Amino acid sequence: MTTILKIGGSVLTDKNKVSAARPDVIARIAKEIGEIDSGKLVLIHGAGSFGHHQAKDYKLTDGLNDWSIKGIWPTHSAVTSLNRMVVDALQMSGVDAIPVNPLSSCTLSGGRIEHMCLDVIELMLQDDITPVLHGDVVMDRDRGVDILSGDQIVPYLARELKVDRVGIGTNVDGVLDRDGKLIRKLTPGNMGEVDKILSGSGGVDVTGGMHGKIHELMPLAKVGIPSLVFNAEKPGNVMKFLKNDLQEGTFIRGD
Ligand code: IP8
Repeated sequence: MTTILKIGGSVLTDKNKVSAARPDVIARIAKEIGEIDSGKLVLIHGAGSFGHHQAKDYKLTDGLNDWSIKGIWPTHSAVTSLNRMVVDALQMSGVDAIPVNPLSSCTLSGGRIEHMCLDVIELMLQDDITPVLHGDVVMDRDRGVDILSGDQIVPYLARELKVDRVGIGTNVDGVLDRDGKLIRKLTPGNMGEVDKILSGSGGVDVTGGMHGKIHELMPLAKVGIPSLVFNAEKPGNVMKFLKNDLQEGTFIRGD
């Protein structure tokens, strides 16, 4: 069984501050991952306060120019420092986790992934190593540079690696409606309606929050890879998801 688990930057960091990690949360989630033998695992994390502020300040989503070129390093440097904390915590919890940085292993075209060096990820998985990817600033064939969200990496890798399940750990209980009520199931049938009521996430987010997430996950569900958006801030939920035992959250399915 191969699993992709994405943990949102809003869980691992304080998104309203610049480069502020939540070390206790990172350690707890790493411990939950270390406690379960869930087969092959690809971990992807968001940037949170390590990247979104920098990407916004340097207008990296506007493409490459004299100003944004100066933002590539501060943005990459911020998100890789979060990645290092995550990998360190996983290693401390007994997980053989190794970073895979998108800036050095991926190209975009028009903001979408054009190429990713999959061989390294496949070889790691073969050897039971957990690759840890993250949202990053990435070179783009058309725009020069752009921001690649972890939310886009999820469906790309899910398809390429033919994974069995996808979990999206966020700081809310799942996809919520206008009244804050949890939407238990998202299908092509109710997607249009849900689309209208979704607003962006809190804090600074250059990649679209929950709205961006479900737009990446629904096409995946339609080709038979379902996902579960759940609250990773609730202790035990990551472990339950990995045990295939989590009933809380929004299930995104193709039917
Ligand atoms: O938090 C964004 O990744 P995300 C990456 O997964 C940067 O959307 C550098 C802002």
